[in-house]
Amino acid sequence: ADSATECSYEECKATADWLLAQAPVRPLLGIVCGSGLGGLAEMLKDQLFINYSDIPSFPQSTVPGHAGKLVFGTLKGKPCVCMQGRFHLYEGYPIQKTTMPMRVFKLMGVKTVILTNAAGGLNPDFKVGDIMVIKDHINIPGFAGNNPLVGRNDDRFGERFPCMSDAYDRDLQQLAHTVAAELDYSSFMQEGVYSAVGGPSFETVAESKMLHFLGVDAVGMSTVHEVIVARHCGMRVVALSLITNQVVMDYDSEKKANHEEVLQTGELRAQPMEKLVSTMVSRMQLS
Ligand code: R1P
Repeated sequence: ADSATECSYEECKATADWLLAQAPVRPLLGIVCGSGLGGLAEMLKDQLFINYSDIPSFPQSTVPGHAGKLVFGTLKGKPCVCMQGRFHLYEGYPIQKTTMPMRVFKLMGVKTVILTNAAGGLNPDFKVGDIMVIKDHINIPGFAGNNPLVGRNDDRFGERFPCMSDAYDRDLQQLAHTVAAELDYSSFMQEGVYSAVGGPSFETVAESKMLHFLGVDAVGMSTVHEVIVARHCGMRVVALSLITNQVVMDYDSEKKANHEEVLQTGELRAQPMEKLVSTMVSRMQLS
């Protein structure tokens, strides 16, 4: 198939309509669960789980820690859809396909998206288990032309040249900090710049030093492509990174990055992440 047309308006609309025909709610909020953070979806009430393999035109999850299910329900009384499993560039799908769920969210009526991820900490002040509110990103694959908006632009989604200087909603960033303070989470709350790399190989020492030098606080292999497509079609975005490991920046270090550690930290810190997200949702104006 032509990768530039892999995620057409008609294809996304057909998928959105198929989902809405069985969904118990018409969602206003979309949530994406990062690696090991699938438990967020378990917070929904009156859940309906739909396997990605049953959804027309949907990609399949291939990464451990990403269950591959869409979950509908309510969170704090708000109608939600939650992705238990996201798509990463390294899974081999055309980049437009990895962000298809954002367009399907939009066409189902979603106005606000909460993205979560597991990320490596580059900022020396960050500790494993910290939660970083993303205030900006650096799109490394985008520098080489790997942007999910490459291809013919469909104005029904958004404009050809979308602004990204306001990608992360400032009010929602503030809400994350306010709620975290109320929950007594301030000691492990951070904010900073996230950078996506293509993966799946983890960063070398030189690459990590370069990213740190560029002002990156945390690095991962996701989120940025979703943010770009979500903003292109006018949804509000807030994104949270769980710092699951400290990135190796020293040739003498014995530590080796590995996905098992990422998943373990996700499991250990799932509870505060869930509490933070659900309390934020209870305060959000969604319509
Ligand atoms: C590496 O351990 C994996 O965890 C992160 C990285 O992006 C990579 O896919 O996953 P999420 O960003 O989906 O949380």
